[in-house]
Amino acid sequence: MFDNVSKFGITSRAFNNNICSLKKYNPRDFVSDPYRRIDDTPFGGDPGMVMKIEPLELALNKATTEQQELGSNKPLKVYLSPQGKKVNQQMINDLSKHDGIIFVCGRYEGVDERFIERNIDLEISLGDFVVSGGEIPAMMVIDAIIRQLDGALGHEDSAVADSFMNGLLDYPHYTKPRVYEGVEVPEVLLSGDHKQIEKWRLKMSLWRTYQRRPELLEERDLNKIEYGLLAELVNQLDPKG
Ligand code: 9D3
Repeated sequence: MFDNVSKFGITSRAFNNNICSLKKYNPRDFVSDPYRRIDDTPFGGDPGMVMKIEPLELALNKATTEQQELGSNKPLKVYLSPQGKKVNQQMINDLSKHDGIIFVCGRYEGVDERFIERNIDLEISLGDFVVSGGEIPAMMVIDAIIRQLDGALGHEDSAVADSFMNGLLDYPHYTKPRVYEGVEVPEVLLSGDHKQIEKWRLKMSLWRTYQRRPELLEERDLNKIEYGLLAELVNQLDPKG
């Protein structure tokens, strides 16, 4: 599964340039019993299975030792689960400052709670929807972290832009052709008037955020100019708003 980050795009370039490295450990390689069981039925009854402590802990200890050999004294141990704290860009920025992280990915109904209590520093979720395991969420977090590492992005992409995200949604983007099936690109973008273009983009960002993610506006105080622009738009387009 992890070929996705190691073989494609910005993340694969970062691995090739030795900006970061990734190792994978399969808990099934750490089971001693002849049936290679990594899961078992839950105490208390319930449908589904729970991941056993021992193979996970053996895999985690191996990963820890190998990271220490690479120079990360105390790698952060992160468990991906639907019960975790919800990830945002701020958390990604903080994680990107650690010199080593171990991501533990669960399958089935999850892992024995004692494994989490004994080993895990941080439990995180991607949001309130269900996927089948922690691997894809881990890959998303790994991708987001790598973008923040020095030298991972080319000049065209800005890690700074990602890392602040400005607290607003992005404005719309357009490219050639100028007219597609009769639909034109907004005229201001063709004007060459950079002041006006900047103002239009800020307006669009404010308007989209107001319409789609109003809660973001409460977290981010608007300055006078922004507030003025948004008030203008609300008057024009949403007089009851
Ligand atoms: C019936 C209870 N379900 C928990 C809400 C069971 C369950 C569903 C999915 C248990 C584990 C999983 C696997 N999900 C993850 O490992 C996971 C996840 C997710 O499902 N959503 C958002 N973020 C994440 S991070 C890891």
